[in-house]
Amino acid sequence: MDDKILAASSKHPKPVDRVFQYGTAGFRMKANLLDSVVFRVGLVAALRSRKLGGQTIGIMITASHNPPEDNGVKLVDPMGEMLENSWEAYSTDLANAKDEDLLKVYKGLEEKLKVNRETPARVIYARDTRASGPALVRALVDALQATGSEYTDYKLLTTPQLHYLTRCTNTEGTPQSYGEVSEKGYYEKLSEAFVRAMKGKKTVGTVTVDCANGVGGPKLHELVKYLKKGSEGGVDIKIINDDVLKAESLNHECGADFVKTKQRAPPTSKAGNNERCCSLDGDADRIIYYFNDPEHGFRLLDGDKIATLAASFIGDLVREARLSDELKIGVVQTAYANGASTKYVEKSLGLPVACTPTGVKWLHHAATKFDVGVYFEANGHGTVVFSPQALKAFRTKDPESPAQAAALETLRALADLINQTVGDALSDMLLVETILAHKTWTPREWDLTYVDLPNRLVRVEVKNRYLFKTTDAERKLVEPQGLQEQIDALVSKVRDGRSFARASGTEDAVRVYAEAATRGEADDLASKVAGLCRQEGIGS
Ligand code: G16
Repeated sequence: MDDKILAASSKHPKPVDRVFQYGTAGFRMKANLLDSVVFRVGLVAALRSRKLGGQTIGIMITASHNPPEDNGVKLVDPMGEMLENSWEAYSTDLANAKDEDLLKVYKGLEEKLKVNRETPARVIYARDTRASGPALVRALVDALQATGSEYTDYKLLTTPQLHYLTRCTNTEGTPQSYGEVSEKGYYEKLSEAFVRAMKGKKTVGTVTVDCANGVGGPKLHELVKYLKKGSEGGVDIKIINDDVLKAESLNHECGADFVKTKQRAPPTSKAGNNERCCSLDGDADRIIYYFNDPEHGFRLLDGDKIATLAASFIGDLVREARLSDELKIGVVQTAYANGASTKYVEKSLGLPVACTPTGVKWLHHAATKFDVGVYFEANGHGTVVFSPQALKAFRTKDPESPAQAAALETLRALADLINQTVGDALSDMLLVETILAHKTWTPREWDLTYVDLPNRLVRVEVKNRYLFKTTDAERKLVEPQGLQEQIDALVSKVRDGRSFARASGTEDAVRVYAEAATRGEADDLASKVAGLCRQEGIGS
């Protein structure tokens, strides 16, 4: 195997002066820099699978919301979760090893982690629609062959589909079986659960879905074939921005990130007033809803609003099912959550809120501390996870009334409808459609549940983003020294002011968030804090 790894790695040399880091969502950068990184991620996957006794590891090649010329790669653990934290560091070490040291570092990890070479290694992988994907897959396959790994190429998938398949593969034939190990199995599971969750309910009107010209487009077209239209248990979906042939159109003036950061609908959307609209991102793991209010214009229903909608609905069902005493429900957010949403969850819904750093792995982990853990980043990345106790209670609780029986049935359906492995735009969309149908709410009624504090997100380009170090779930900077005090001074002058700055884990930039009582104050605060960061970033 050593000779094979050496020979294969010589085809994928590391760019000499580059330093790589496994970030918020794996490795991300310009695609032309990724060849050696993807090769080495293949090596990590082989090690990880062997370390876990031959369980299957997933690899997704995508740069999600980033521009078309970028790409990225991330590893998926056997139950469909993000890669365990300590292994991010091993991945970073391998990615940064000099070509001549690569084998030594690989064998060092094998020894340190007590990995047995005789154990089989199993990997599945997929990619999004980027033009750079196929070449990167070839680099990956070289690593998998050199390490003697068994592998399956699932070709084009959304990121959450790959997470789903990873879990299905590892649980197949066990009592924890998560579903049929195929893309078709995914559509069948979602569509069947949707029909059960919608029993006796109807969606009203059309939902316009912007697919960011990414892999979500063809996959949503596929899912639609399994869903009924309009009538009971169906939904009328109008798909836009589903052009995956024009590479440069990916995430361009469309998609969840565009809508959230620009706070406006994609120009291609022709939806009428008060019509439900949503946008996926490039790999369909995020979703944002919005609509046009004839009086107030564009209204955003972001990840916070989806989280509060889900928490209130599931909270009510748990109460109707008489399970409130047994099951702990909570919401997990990041520093980007609008202050008004946090207040609404705590005060109006009476539920606890946990705050974690950005990155689904942190939120997911915190959510598993609850029996029903609702987690969403404000950017629309999130899901709901149910504990084994919750799933058992949904199955075994004896209903004493038809209302209780119906609540239990809906909860069981939701547990199948909601992707338990990771945020999934397609599954989340069906969840939102289900809830709105049950509540007979228009998007306007949903929007009125609480009023967001005006907020602004600014992207600041700096020379070295790694100089910006944070603490307290990214809400405070510890470095550069003195900067936090200056931010605090600005915030203290603003009503309901809050602001923070953090280094992005997916782009070469620092992100600044600010909110305040008025639009003017929020914009002003964001631009002043961004100015401070820009100043610190110059020359650093
Ligand atoms: C990724 C992560 C998200 C994160 C986003 C932005 O999303 O999975 O958890 O919120 O990047 O991260 P950052 O601010 O660190 O750049 P995606 O949809 O691009 O995979």
